[in-house]
Amino acid sequence: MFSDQRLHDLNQPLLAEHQLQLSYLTDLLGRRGQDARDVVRQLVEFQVAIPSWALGTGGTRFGRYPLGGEPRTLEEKISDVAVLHQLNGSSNSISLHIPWDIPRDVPGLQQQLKAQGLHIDSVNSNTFQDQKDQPFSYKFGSLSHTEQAVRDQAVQHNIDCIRYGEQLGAKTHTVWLADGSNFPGQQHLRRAYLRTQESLAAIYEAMPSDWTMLIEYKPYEPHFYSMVIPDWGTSYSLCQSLGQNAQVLVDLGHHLPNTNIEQIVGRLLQFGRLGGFHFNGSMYGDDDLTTGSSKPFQLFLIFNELVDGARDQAVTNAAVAYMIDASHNTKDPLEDLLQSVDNILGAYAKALLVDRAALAEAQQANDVVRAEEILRDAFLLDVRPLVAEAYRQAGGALKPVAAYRSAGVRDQLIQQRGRLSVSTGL
Ligand code: PSV
Ligand code: MN
Repeated sequence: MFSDQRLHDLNQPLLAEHQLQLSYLTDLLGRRGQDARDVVRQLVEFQVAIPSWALGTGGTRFGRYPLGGEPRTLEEKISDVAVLHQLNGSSNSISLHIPWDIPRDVPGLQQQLKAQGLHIDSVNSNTFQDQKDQPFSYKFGSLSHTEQAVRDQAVQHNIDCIRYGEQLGAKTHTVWLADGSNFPGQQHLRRAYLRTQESLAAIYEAMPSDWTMLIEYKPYEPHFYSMVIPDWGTSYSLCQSLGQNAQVLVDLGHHLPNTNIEQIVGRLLQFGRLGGFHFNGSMYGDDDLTTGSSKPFQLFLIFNELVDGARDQAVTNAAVAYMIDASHNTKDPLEDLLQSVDNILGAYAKALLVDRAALAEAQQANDVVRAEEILRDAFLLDVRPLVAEAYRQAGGALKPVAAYRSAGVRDQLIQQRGRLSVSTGL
């Protein structure tokens, strides 16, 4: 949708002001012994996957307000992600949810992905809804169900997901288990865990040896008395029992209020078990909020742990897979995703600029105020010129949301796909 020439034309009127801001910041950082170019380089490298289910309006249990032009097929979802990637150069991969996005025309999809410079990052199983032709219901659980036959069906579904993913070059299988109970006594808590462990082991066995299994935890919803995998400790213990290719996935929204998520990130890095991240606004459960929209400082502190872990030679954690996991009810999904990536890159840039040597000194000396000020200094710096420069160097737009709007992308999508097109997903 955006040719190089088009992006160049969109950037042209903004360039002079951008250069001015960038050179001021570069000089300022240089005086402090920091290299702006190096930060920009790391921002250009940073990629965050887009889930196939985040490209349409999600709605809530109470209503859905489709905005038109939503992608109707996997091919159209991929082309929406291509638009994002053209604009920000930071979204080069897609996560698929099966069965919402079963790949039908594999060679065609491979060709499309290649042409648009994208790849499939992860496949996600779905045993939180019954499909119309499945023999057994998941009403009372899937991988943890009391009946072996139901567990077998759920295991097989996960294996099918992996097989679909293999066809498209994915290397990660994500399991979020919706199993749990709503009433005290409904489920034997320890046995439900053991049955889940056994089911996961069967899936792990079937996974190619160069794949990673990500196990996502969530404290509530759809069940409100107990979830079988409610917290990082449970995910971690399951990963340990499975093997080195099982890793914990942290979804920012899957924590009880005031949970110190950055500490969880630090712990998992220390144990070498942080495998993946789902970004969202982190207000409640699966919120529809733009990443970093309401708690930017928390997002920065999380990145601070990630950067600190990456720079510590004692930390041997493998590369972390980043993804945005939000559905959209109020905003245009594509604008929301561009804003999320922008906030993520901003938080990352600030974390890269933390004066780590000074922070370590202040911590060692128990100088609380100094330590906090060092973090505040980095957090309060306006790093938008660095993020914009990363977009520009990646061949994108200096201001992705503005470019999206001035090019009239949504109107074009409505013209192509209709006002009533509805995307598969939640
Ligand atoms: C579940 O709450 C979750 O965060 C999981 O990642 C799902 O796969 C996703 O939302 C989409 O429903
Ligand atoms: Mn998630």
